[in-house]
Amino acid sequence: QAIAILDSGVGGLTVVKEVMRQLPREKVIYFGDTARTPYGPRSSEEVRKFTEQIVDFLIEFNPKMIVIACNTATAAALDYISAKVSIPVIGVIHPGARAAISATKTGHIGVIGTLGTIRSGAYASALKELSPYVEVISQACPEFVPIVEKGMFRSEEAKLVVQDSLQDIRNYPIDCLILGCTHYPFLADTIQEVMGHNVKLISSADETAREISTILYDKGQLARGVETPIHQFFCSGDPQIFKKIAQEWLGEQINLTP
Ligand code: DGN
Repeated sequence: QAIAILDSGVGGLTVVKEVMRQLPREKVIYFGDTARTPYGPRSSEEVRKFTEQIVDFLIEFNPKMIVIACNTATAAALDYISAKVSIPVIGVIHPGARAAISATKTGHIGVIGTLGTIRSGAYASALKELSPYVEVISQACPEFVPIVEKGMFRSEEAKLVVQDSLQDIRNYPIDCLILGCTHYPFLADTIQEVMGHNVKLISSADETAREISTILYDKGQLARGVETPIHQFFCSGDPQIFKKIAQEWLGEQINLTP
């Protein structure tokens, strides 16, 4: 049985990479909705509907759990999907919030994400629930996802967009910044450069992979096979660009069904 992972596009590959690193025996089935990306500017009803369609597709593979590796979809649909299916479902917001709480020393935490995620206030409430005294400053960066989906995350243009988008949040005395969108780790080097090295970047990918391992361990469902699993990738949009980005990011050839 595999772990099913979904995202609005290539962003969830940042979670896949961590799963492959931390849980190398686990098979992954991934769906990237690259035809309908970005989810960020869409209404939460629409994002919920798209997420449900993808879950209906993935559930046919009889996975052992579902990971909503998209912050926008987590904010809009995690509770809804969890109530609907009988296997464990996790999102990326709580793992990211937990990682930030353990990393911050000053209690001043920044969050960047899509319009949908920031508008939902999901990070601010998850952080405040864990620690009522933290100060949270949030900012939407709607231009990041399209750059990553075009595979342009190492370009000069990406640098200018990151500089421009982070101009305001740079002025706050935060000591860590949550990359509240699974696409943003693709831009991590540039974001780090712009924010300066005193700000620790938090990507929920590590913590999400850890949570997957805890859940599977508790259920006695960790994979035990010795052979290397063959992962399966699906995308709804252009297969060439998805394959190029995925292979560059994961550092290996992938099995893609458009
Ligand atoms: N990877 C999605 C997220 O984490 O929010 C990006 C959503 C989008 O498509 N804009």
